[in-house]
Amino acid sequence: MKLSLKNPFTTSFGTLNDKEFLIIEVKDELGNEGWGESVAFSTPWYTEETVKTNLHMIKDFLIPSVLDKKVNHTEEVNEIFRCSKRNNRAKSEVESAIWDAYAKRRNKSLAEVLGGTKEKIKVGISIGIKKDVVDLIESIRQAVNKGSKRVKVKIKPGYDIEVLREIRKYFPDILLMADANSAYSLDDIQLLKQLDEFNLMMIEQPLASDDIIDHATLQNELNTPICLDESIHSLEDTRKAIQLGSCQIINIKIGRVGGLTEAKKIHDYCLEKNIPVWCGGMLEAGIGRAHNIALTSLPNFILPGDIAGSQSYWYKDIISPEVVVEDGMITIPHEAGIGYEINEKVLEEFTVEEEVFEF
Ligand code: OSB
Ligand code: MG
Repeated sequence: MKLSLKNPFTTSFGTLNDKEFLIIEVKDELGNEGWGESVAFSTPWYTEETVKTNLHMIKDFLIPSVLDKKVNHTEEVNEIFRCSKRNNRAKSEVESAIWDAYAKRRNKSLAEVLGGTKEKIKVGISIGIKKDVVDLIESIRQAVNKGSKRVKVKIKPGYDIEVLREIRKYFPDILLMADANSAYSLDDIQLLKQLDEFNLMMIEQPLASDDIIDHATLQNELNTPICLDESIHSLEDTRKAIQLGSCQIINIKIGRVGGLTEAKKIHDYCLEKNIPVWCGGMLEAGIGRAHNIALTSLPNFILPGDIAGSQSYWYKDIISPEVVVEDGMITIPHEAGIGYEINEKVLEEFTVEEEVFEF
């Protein structure tokens, strides 16, 4: 499936105008259906996985490994998938679909079976790099007027200190954070130290995506908390990053960590260690967004996540109702499973290719 973005999204790597999606529907023997969405992109700019590698993994390894298995709890799926290395976004797509079916089988909401405790969640917005600062200030103004609980902006070398200074001139008090998507190195330490003057909630992933050592050095020099995104693929990565002092906050993305079971484990570990977490976004369509919403109902998702409403991204979403943000909050649905119906008409309209696997 392919959807066009209403607003092209620019990071330190480049601009996205649309997004290809791999969507999966699973069915248990009773006919309970579960839906999953891969968060990989068409090209490996942000992660080594792509829509095509996900399809390969899912078709040739992951589906065959679970299709004939009897599992009592979705948590076992994670174990079964251990026979394939990494490919976390592919694993997550299948695993989170099974979680949806598992919840529907019990006639409970996904949030409830995950152990969620909230009725509503606070959300923020992630604003991409704009062609000029006037555009950026206008986008922030719109988000703030709509009640967004915090604003995240993307930064990169040459588009950082001055941009943040300008933002603070107009919005001295908003909850503000910056995401560098790995655009800096320790050579930039003097520049990164200047970020302390902007009272940011955090700086997200300033250094390399495969690093936790240099982040520990940097965190020692900064007052602003570091939040890790790209560096965290598992509970083990989380434990090591926290132990080393590489960050004070963790961004949990279900796809990046291989599914909801691992996401929940990371959440529980961070709760124990007093490390706040928040739910990251990957420009999801409705299914991925619904999974993010359910996960955010867990208690240690203290900070607002990157979960804006469907209409912030897409002309038409594939779920009904679409995700709506009111005064910076999303109400967790009570309906069984992900709690949103699939809008089959829209899904069909944007579907490019389809395949069925049976046992
Ligand atoms: O780094 O959090 C990121 C989008 C694509 C890839 C990486 C990231 C992002 C975002 C957007 O920041 C979050 C969203 O609104 O879905
Ligand atoms: Mg990020």
